[in-house]
Amino acid sequence: MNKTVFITGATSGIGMATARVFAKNGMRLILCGRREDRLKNISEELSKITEVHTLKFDVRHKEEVFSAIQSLPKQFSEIDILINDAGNAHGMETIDQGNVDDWDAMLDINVKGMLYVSKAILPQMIARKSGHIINIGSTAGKEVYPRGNVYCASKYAVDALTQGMRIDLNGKGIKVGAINPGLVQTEFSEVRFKGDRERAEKVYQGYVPLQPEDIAEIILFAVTRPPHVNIADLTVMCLDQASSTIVNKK
Ligand code: NDP
Ligand code: 8X3
Repeated sequence: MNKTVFITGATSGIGMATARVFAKNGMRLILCGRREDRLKNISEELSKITEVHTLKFDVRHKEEVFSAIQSLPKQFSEIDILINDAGNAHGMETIDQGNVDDWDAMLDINVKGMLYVSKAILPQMIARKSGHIINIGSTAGKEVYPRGNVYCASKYAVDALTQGMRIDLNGKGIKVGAINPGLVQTEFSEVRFKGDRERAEKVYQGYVPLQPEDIAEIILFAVTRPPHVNIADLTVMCLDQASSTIVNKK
């Protein structure tokens, strides 16, 4: 499949697994993140099977986002598929105890960062009347859970913006959809709990959580449908998860 795919959050978890699955399927990759060593390693690994370009930027900084995307070499400059994956939760406190810097991080990264990247890439998709944007939402964007407050709000915003993008881009040849995973075993909880690995590991104990590869396969499925088919919104949970709050733990 000779497509150029731009993946934010490609240095870990769902984004990295998607990069690997896409590389195996012949996609040309632009891989993004802040951690240069991770970008170098994944680029070295996947360059053996496809063309890879890396971009190091923080999605919070709009100038960095726009200049990084403008700097793309010609063979990577026509982006067919954008995977807006970069994001995390920061903290898990009740609303009165929440840390305002954590709130800023979640809203700036998960919501505004996704907007900046999309804004920078959309004009060329519109000019070619062709493109596909997949936003990574969450079950947290479908149902609020205790202490999820601002993270859930950021993912509800992803849901609203996915709908808004699809409405505004209707008739312009661009597909827009969201994939909303439940609990996936990645570095997500380690980031949320600020490096407390023991607490992070507990989130995924007592049941079989989704793995990032499970979501990567579903993203691949979404982007390989026939031209007239757009998967608008898809929620995925592991067998033992029934909702944001109900997980069958042994
Ligand atoms: P990881 O922590 O494993 O990956 C997060 C990725 O986002 C990393 O590549 C990180 O790269 C990137 N990122 C974070 N902050 C920034 C930033 N400021 N600028 C640029 N890149 C950034 O978590 P997941 O793979 O689990 O998370 C990926 C997405 O999936 C997120 O949007 C998350 O909300 C969503 N999700 C996760 C679920 C889960 O249970 N794990 C379930 C539902 C949705 P770097 O640090 O190098 O910048
Ligand atoms: C990540 C899933 O339930 O930890 O969005 O919020 S959850």
